[in-house]
Amino acid sequence: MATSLKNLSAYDAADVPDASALSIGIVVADWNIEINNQLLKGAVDTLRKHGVSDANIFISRVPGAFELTYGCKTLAESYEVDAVIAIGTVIQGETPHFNFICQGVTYGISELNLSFEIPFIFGVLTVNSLEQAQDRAGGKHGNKGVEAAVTAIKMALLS
Ligand code: DLZ
Repeated sequence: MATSLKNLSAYDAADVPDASALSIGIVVADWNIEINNQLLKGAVDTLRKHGVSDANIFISRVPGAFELTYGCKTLAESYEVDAVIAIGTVIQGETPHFNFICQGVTYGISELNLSFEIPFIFGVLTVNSLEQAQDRAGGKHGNKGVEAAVTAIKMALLS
């Protein structure tokens, strides 16, 4: 499970390259939408902070985490983006399908990384409770959306 030691919003801004030339796609799941909107805000704020313009941030929504793979694929095929971030939250306490959904989206996003020439970033919380999700969506463990955005910039500019 997500680390209890690392703050997901903590990073060295000096280590992040200028992102003003980048276009970034973000696909957000509707399940656990309040948590996901916090993750989305963390991601967008971070992209803006490092120079990505609003015109170059493409956001689409899908029903649940299981649909993130197809949503990311469709977005990558529809827009000229340099990276795509998948945002979702799967909470074990609320779903007997937890392992299936987690495995499905993890495998799907991994496959996209091998199939396309751009990186796909895993901004998905897989947690035991709503409280753990809140802790990682702007709470005491930071915001996974911030971590995902920093990762997207670094991976898009990987040389
Ligand atoms: C069905 C379902 C359940 C039970 N739990 C979650 C969840 O915690 N997080 C999430 O993003 N999606 C969940 N879903 C919906 C599935 O991801 C998917 O949308 C449906 O199974 C339809 O394919």
